[in-house]
Amino acid sequence: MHLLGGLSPAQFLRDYWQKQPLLIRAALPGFHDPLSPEELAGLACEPGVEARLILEEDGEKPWTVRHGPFSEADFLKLPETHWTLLVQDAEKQAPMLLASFLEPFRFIPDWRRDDLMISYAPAHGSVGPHLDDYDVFLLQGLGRRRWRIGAGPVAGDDYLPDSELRILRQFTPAQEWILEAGDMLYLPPRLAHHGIALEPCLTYSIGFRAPGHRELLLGFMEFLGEAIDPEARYTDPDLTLQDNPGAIGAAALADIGRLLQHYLRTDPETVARWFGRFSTEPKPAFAAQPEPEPWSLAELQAHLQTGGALERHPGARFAYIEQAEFTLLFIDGQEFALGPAVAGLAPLLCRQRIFSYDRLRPAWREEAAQALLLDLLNEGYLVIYEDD
Ligand SMILES: [Mn+2]
Repeated sequence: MHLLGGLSPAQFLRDYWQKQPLLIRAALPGFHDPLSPEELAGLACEPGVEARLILEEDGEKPWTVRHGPFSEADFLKLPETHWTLLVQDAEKQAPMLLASFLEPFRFIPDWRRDDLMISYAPAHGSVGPHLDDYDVFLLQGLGRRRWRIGAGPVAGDDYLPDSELRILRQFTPAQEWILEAGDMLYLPPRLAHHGIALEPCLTYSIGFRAPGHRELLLGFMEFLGEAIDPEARYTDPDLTLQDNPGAIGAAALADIGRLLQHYLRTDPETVARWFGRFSTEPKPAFAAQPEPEPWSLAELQAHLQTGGALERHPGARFAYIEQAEFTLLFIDGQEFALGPAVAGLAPLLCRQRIFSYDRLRPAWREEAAQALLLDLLNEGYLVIYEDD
């Protein structure tokens, strides 16, 4: 697998993932940019696109961030050098061009992936020396970029003031490389880095995510809370007289402790049912919308049998968990429990992106599978592009 410079994915995971940086020359030999700088700028002008322009200037506040969507006039007013355009979630915004771009990176589980961010910069363009909380693969496209990285993860948070970019006040580079088209740099979380465009360049950041501990616990509590009878309340028929009315007695505290333990269920099935939902919550901007005019089963069948396909909604998050009796399929925070007859659909839907009739045929024999696919289509998790 050339992507990892001769390492197998298993070797990469063992020795580099979350541990240390890796430079891979010609990770994608003969790499061709899937879009042009002009097309990227066009994306940054569309409503609902998370785009930023970062300008480096002299003076008190050397870094300025502007948020999109932008207009053509915004780009015409930019200086010749020293700026960067960043477009988040590019693979969801332009799935026709970019959805397959992430395929080689799927040796990391889908639920850990955040997005493909694409940046364009003219000469000297940079977002400053900074660190990120997440792993990233930085794949170089058009042009060359000089990357400098720090020696190890940064513990503190010594940033320049007033900066959402988290630009480091101090940065001591330990290594430096010039990346050309097809070269790639992997960085583990919190490793300081600074990339400067040597000429007009496109850089592709395959970014990951990892839930915060606080976010996990609060999310789990909310899930558990939904299952609790809202009328259930603390009771104390065994209340006994106490000396000081201001004291909270040991018996009351013990009751509360027992009550919390009763509800705090961390058995594997409960954790699976919650985490599948939690980890597939979509970014709000990409939530699927139900079909305004639902398809009938006959229409779907005719579409598939005449060569049409079903595709995953580009922003939808799919995952599955195999269990003893059911396979749990999760899409955008929704759970679908699939019995043995249709359980095979879950790994298929989660691995592939486009589903022809040939691909679906083994499952299509089951009525339950037909009903599920129709439901996913009408809920907007699967889509049909009419011009297919
Ligand atoms: Mn970064």
